[in-house]
Amino acid sequence: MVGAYTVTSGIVENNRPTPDGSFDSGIINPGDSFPFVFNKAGEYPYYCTIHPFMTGKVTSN
Ligand SMILES: [Cu+2]
Repeated sequence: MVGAYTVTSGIVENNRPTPDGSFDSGIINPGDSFPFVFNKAGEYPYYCTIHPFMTGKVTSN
């Protein structure tokens, strides 16, 4: 999709985003990257603050 996005850690429930403060890219554009190092294994959910229906999860082993 064209536009601007964020990669923001946290979850979205009932269309309500709740950031957990672990990471936040700020505004990034398609094709841009957001480097982040996960120091602990685990699952890290994230969403886009501009389009909260866009969610995902990083699994760090
Ligand atoms: Cu977005």
